[in-house]
Amino acid sequence: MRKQKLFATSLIAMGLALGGCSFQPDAESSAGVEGTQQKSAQESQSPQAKNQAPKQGSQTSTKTEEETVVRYDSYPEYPDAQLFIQEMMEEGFSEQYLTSVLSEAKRQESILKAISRPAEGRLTWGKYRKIFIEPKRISQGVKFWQENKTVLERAEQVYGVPPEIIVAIIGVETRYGRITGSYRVLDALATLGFDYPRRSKFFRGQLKEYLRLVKEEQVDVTSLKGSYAGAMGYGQFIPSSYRNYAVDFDQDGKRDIWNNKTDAIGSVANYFAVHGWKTGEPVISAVSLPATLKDDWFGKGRKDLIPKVTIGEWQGRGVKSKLDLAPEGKATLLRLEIEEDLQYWLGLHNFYVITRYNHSNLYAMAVYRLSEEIKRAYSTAQ
Ligand SMILES: [Ca+2]
Repeated sequence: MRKQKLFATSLIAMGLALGGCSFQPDAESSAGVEGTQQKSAQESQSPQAKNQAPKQGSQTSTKTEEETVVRYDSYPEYPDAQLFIQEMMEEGFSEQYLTSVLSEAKRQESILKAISRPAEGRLTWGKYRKIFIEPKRISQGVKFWQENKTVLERAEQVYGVPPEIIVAIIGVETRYGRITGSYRVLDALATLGFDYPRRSKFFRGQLKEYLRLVKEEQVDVTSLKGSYAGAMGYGQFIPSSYRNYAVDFDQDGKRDIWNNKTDAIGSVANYFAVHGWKTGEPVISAVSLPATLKDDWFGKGRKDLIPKVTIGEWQGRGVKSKLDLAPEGKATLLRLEIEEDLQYWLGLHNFYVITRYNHSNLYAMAVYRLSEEIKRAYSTAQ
């Protein structure tokens, strides 16, 4: 019984933490973080595979809710692949190379299954937090901090991001590098770029970024592994994030976010710095509330993650911050469900910055709460 429950929990975690989601344009279809990659790879036939229509020549049609997806035996046969090849040839890649790379890419049914299983939309904060804020992840975080103390301190000096936030991100994304994904990045990005119409444009863009990355870094295009959404390494960077934000923090000439903890830590810190982390500022604030709350005070979509209402305006509505904050600062009002209860907080600028890593309030709250727990346990252990 207990075993079953644990398995279910890790499946949920997979759908949740969107690795590198940072980079995920929308949270609902997040990449799996945390082990789930392996789990989904082991899963048997996907619904898509079961629903396949009989073969017609070399193509297969699959009816989905959205549209008919035509599948070919290999990726160079896809009409979109021809355009992809043309565009990459304009950047100097050879047609022969591009065709051979796309021929090498293999569709992964388990990825299509995993990405169409939204987890965040279903989970309450009460359930979500149990997955990420638990004793083992906290104690492993303390150990990771102790082992990388000097590097974390240097990252704080250089980028202004505190150790507990960096540690918590890496803890949520990959359990401190233990579960970084077992799909070939090439397969993941080709599968989603050509066989997942809802997000294909985004993932074909990431496939382009991936080809630029392997060229620049001089690595074998088939060698890199990642999550089912192509997120890689300790902090689960998708290719565009790697190219834009990864840093060579140990200055050995390589930005190695896969095996080098120093580079991984520096890269996460740099990501936060570039996205506007404000050193020393709070992340959330407790509030006192008016008798009535209006529904439109609470955001629903991704655009609503951006704070637009000032602390002063919230105060005018009767939503008073318990922290002493400048009235011109902006905040979102968060409503989190825990069993029968609702919790309210003001999400401040730095809370918003955490959502740049993964576009979800639950994710940001999990990272923040985990960071606080790790910090407390780390201080106690000193
Ligand atoms: Ca390096």
